[in-house]
Amino acid sequence: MSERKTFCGICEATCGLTVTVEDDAIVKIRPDRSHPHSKGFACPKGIAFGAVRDDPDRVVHPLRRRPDGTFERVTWDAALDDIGERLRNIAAEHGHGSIGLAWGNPASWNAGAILVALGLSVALGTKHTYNSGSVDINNYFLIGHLLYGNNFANPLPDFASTDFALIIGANPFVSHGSMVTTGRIRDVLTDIPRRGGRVVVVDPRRTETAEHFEHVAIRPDADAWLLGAMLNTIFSEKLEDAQALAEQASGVYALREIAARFDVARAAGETGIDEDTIRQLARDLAAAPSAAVHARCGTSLGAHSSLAKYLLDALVVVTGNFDKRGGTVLGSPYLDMEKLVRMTRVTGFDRWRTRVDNFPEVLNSAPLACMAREITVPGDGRLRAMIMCSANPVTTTPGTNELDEALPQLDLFVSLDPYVTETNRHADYVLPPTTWLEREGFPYFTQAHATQPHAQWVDPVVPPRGESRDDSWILDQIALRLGVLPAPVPGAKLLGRLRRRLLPGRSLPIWQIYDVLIRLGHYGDRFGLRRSGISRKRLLNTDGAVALEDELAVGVRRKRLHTRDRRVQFDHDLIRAEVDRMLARTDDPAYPLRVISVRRLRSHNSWLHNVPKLMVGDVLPALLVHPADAKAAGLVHEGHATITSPWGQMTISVRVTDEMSPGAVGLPHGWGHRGSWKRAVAAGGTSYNVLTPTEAGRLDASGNAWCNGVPVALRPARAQDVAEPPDPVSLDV
Ligand SMILES: Nc1nc2c(c(=O)[nH]1)N[C@H]1C(S)=C(S)[C@@H](COP(=O)(O)OP(=O)(O)OC[C@H]3O[C@@H](n4cnc5c(=O)[nH]c(N)nc54)[C@H](O)[C@@H]3O)O[C@H]1N2
Ligand SMILES: Nc1nc2c(c(=O)[nH]1)N[C@H]1C(S)=C(S)[C@@H](COP(=O)(O)OP(=O)(O)OC[C@H]3O[C@@H](n4cnc5c(=O)[nH]c(N)nc54)[C@H](O)[C@@H]3O)O[C@H]1N2
Ligand code: SF4
Ligand SMILES: [Mo]
Repeated sequence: MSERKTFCGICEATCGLTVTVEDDAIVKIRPDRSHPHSKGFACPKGIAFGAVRDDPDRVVHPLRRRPDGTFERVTWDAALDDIGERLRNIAAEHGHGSIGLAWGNPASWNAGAILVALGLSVALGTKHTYNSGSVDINNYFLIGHLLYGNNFANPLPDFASTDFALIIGANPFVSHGSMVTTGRIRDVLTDIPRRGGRVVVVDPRRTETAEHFEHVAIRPDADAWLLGAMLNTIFSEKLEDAQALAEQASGVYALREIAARFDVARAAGETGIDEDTIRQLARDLAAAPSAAVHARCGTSLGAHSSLAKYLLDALVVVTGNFDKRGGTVLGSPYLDMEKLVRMTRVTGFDRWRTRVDNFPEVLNSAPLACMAREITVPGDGRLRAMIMCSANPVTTTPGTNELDEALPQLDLFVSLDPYVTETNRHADYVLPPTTWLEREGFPYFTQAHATQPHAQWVDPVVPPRGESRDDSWILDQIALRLGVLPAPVPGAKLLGRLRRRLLPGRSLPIWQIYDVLIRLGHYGDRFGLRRSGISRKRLLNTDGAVALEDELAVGVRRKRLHTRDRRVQFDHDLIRAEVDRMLARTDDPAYPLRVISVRRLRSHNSWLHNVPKLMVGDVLPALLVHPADAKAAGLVHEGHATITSPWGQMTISVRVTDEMSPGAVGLPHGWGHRGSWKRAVAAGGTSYNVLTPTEAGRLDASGNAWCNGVPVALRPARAQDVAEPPDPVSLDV
């Protein structure tokens, strides 16, 4: 029996874990009490992850789809050689640009995979690069680029020291934080009122977080109205921090003009929050000794998410809270992701556009919501082959049915996933990856957002199950056979062909590449020049994580911003156009309600629904409806409703609850499973995203999907109208 420390690779909290292992089997997972960041915290998902690693439904051999939709086991060589040959043929006939790559949320804990995937996308020069950013955080990426000069620039709320936390469209008590990695975030937030500060939560639902603090109920998809009206109040009442603006900002005149367009009286109507409350919130924010503002999925998946993020970041600067203790602070990563995406030229905006919709790229990728059309609309540059890693877009991306019909039209579809899902049941090959307990790694993404910088690099805790291999290895093997070096270097295709001929057995040295970057980085050992510095070897030899800093430094703007004048840039035509677009919006009275997404503690997006211990309590999908809306629609508690949007409909059981505000209905996303994960499939339900639009004109300027605040109507249904769970897909292994 031995104990091994690692970090959890499920959500952005990235908690430290201690795993008890006996004969290469997981006996127990528990929180790592000595972890400098999570300090003995872990949630039920991390603790239960052994059940994913050992899931009997997990794919642990390479699988090939038969014409009848079932899967048969093949050898790695057979799978990879066939994939390689077919990709070479597709490339020869239609060019490398007809090959696409897509990765989903779990890639954020998969340092190896992301390096190869990014490298392959750049080396192929393909516009068919998609990632879950466009159903999540593309508004951050766009505003990062416009305001700070880098897609990955991301000022972090300094909750640990703030006097006033304003949380909009986020539920950290359940999500454990997003785009900010603060250990034990629940404790850190509850501590704010304890030391005399305030936490205000703006949310259409009285969430687990809102319940604990001051709750301001808002109409869904009206955050930009609230933030714009607050900015307007601050300028018209001359509450701005003139010194901060003079020192830190460029284009303040544009910001004033934009703020003036948000009429506070109209904002009250749009948000359902009265004028006095909006004005008082603005005054309180300006008057607080320090204020940390944070908005996530609720706001990011609205129809105007870039505008909302712009206004939010503007409020921070205007109230003198940027780059300040207790305000928002800039990260201090040991692997500088901003530098990495700059060096590889991945960061940027509108350097090219998508073929069908003429939609601008962000972070060198295209919106997932546009992907189905790129497969189905004929013409030069059509997406013909897809290599997908840890993504389940059929349920997580707008247009569930559209994508479900488009994916079978690919000439080749390869999916790296531990399950046969509703998405990759259409794949020609499903290739079995190791899970995060079975591979080497470090949390490359979340370390950049850690409010208490710390470093960790881990070996696999247990050996891979069956024939599963690291995603990085699989992607690299595909690149090798395709004859492309998966690296953002000139001549990647020529080098790839040479490598195929001369070094066919050699894998890309991903860990060595990261090691060099980290050793040369801010906390690196500079190859021995700095004794206290870190390296891969030193971190691997450390049991657990190493604390690097107690808190983030402030006053670092000049060093950290990428803009020419090292100030935050506020003058953008794109933002003016986004204000026009929002002001022009009208409501259709046929859809009087707005639907919002609900996350549950024991669920994680579309997966973990096959773990018995997690499939309990409130996890199973139900529609949350306020009593007044239920009455108006003739619905009863535990009855059934048909919910219809302009784009689709489903029938689902109803929970009548006053945790919803009137006019807003809540629906969990990530359901309606198909594939081989039997328990998940048997749970039934329908994908939220049958209700959401895919048209380019309905997306945010950043390409971010519109999932929250979509207009809907409700009517009573019968239990028998609920779609029956389908049969699971059978695997012949
Ligand atoms: N348990 C659990 N944890 C998770 C996840 C999970 O699925 N389960 N997913 C992870 C991922 S991928 C992410 S990105 C993060 C997300 O992290 P968060 O954004 O903190 O989590 P959400 O629960 O999506 O919170 C969004 C909140 O916005 C509210 N909301 C919806 N629409 C609106 C709106 O128009 N305006 C406002 N103001 N509020 C609105 C919702 O009621 C909800 O409370 O969570 C991560 N952590
Ligand atoms: N309506 C609505 N839609 C949403 C959201 C919402 O709030 N409302 N939230 C959005 C957000 S924030 C996000 S991040 C996306 C998530 O969207 P996705 O990234 O598409 O969804 P996940 O459910 O995280 O799917 C992950 C897939 O990766 C597989 N997987 C897990 N670990 C590994 C691994 O180590 N390697 C490989 N190769 N595969 C692995 C899982 O089996 C699963 O099939 O969903 C978005 N969709
Ligand atoms: S909070 Fe997130 S990182 Fe921590 S144990 Fe739970 S799922 Fe894992
Ligand atoms: Mo996400």
